[in-house]
Amino acid sequence: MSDNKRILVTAALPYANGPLHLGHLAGAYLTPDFYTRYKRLKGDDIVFICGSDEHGVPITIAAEKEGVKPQDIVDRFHEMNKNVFEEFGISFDYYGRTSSKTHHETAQEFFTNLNNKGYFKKKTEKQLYDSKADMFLPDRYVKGTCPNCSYTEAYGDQCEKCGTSLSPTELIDPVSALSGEKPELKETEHWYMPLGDTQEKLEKWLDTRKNWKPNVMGQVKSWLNDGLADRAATRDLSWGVPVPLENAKGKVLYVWFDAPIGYISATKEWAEQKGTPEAWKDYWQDENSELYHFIGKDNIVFHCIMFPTILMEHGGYVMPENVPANEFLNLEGKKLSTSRGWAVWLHEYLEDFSPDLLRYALGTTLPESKDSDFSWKDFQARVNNELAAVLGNFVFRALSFTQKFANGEVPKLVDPQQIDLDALKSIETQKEKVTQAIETFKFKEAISEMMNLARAGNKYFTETEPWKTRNSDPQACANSLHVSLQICAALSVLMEPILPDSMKKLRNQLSYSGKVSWDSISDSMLEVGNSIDPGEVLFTKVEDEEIETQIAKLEERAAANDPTSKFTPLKENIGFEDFMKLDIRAGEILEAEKIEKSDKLLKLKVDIGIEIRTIVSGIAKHVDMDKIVGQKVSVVANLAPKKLMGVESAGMILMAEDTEGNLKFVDTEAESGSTIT
Ligand code: B3M
Ligand code: ZN
Repeated sequence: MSDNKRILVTAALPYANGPLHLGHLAGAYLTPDFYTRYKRLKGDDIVFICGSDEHGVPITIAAEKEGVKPQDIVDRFHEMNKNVFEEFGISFDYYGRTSSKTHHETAQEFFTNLNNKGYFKKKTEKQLYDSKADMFLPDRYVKGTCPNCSYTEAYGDQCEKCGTSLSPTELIDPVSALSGEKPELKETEHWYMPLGDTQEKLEKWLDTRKNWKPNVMGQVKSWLNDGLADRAATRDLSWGVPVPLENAKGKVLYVWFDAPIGYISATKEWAEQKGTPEAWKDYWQDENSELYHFIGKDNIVFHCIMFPTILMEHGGYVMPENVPANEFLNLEGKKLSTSRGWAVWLHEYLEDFSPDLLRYALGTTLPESKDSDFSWKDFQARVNNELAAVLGNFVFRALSFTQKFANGEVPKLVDPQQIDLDALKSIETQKEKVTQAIETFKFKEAISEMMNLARAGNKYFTETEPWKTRNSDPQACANSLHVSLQICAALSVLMEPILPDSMKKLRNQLSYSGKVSWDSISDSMLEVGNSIDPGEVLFTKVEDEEIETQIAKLEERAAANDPTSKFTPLKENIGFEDFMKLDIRAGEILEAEKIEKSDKLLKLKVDIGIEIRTIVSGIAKHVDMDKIVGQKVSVVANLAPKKLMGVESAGMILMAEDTEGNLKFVDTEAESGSTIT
């Protein structure tokens, strides 16, 4: 137990290269939020830190794809992700970002500190280099044919079609994703962490760790058994924290070297913002503080081996007390994949349902010790059969009955029977079970024990039949209501970590004005005479159609993003105004001739109703020259004129293209000059 200790909780810093989905929430954010909210209720001194991981190749790839700067990408997704977390009630004390000045300085200080101690090993090696783009290519920047399945668009680290892990040199016919050139091998120098040298020290420390989850310790042990290899702490990239050395131009810290240090930088900024700039030290440099990293299983090696080694070698910092990592969440029985569109985006979820429903549904299906599965049907069942039918129903029965038959006030408990006393006692029993479960990071169990209190309440209400005793034995009826209302009040705090919005609503309905703290959970939270106002029901049922809509959405998106599909993925949405800028007209081809020295281009005369245009179009290989005159077409009429092979082209003929590159006219029956909207 961690009473009177300071606690620092961190949640993995998500890459600011895209929106967040269900897997993120279930993997690394819900559990630390449950934990932190619980600890706050217990009155512990706890700080909850997170932020955006704004470095690394995923960011540059995203920028590349959109043709914008990495800074634009991280600015956009930092804001977006920060807001979504807030809407889901993930109660960070501070949400930082690794592009901040504090972070660059902190990460550089760590590198310099280790470098001055002679910790790093310098190595010269050969890496793929794009001479046209003048840069070394990270794995993801190399594309080629998969040696396993012959997919031609495989990346240097993985084939997205068959899932095989690859290294860039395994690709057949590798090309640079930047320039399309064939990359060459070139020498470069890097700073390596010789993790093997400090393995024994690390193992000794790991031996002192208690109560680590078997799935986490198991993975760590397996890394250690294989023997730790050197790991590069630097990279040849332009985006990242510059290596703070004269002779390291064009090099940045490896993202996994700097990102965990982001927890420290963010804590510094939190302290700064509070007006107590030194306060971060209480959590990072005082041995009376406990550090907990909540992460997903793909981050275990970095948080249990690499970062602890960095902290240990630097010295003066607390080491992680525990790393309660989760496994993966699957979606409808399949692996989540953002590139394949197999994901539920959190911002989209919020358009249809309230945050508490997902907090609960995911909380009951957490991949705590093995991978688990989220399905919309299960979501519906959790909401309907548990939140609505058990918790919501119990609360509604107790409150509305009190309103109708007891003047809307908490009645007196007089001469309670065994059944009443037992029900009251279940509050303490369940509180104890929940406490135990949360303290050992068993959140699914905690939630089920919370719900068991609502179940007990429901059962008690049914068994004591206040609707009958109302006439036959008014005091028994009053006792039923008194006990039921006390259970409602206990639930409103007990379930606060999972259902913050709904439990706040419930406390309002109960006019509970006492302390909202773990200590306050008892069998006498409400005073006799306290007024009760049922208001709206806490949870409404999710209908079948709502679920079908969600499943259809998921399947449509997956079909559109299937890399083996013959159609290219859908582009991002644009605004109506963007579309209205296009002037598309019906037209007819009057003349066509091949352009000399080009096997692709045709020079066309096209009647667009208002005038006759000359348009150069790269369709020579796709059309039948004998049939082209008289062909009705769709023309983008307001495309800025452009010279092609010496001919000025004024407009563009719309063509439909499949993934094999075959082009077909977008035919129209409309009179030439008609606008197409
Ligand atoms: N940015 C990787 C991930 O999202 C990562 C975590 C950093 S935690 C310091 O899986
Ligand atoms: Zn493949």
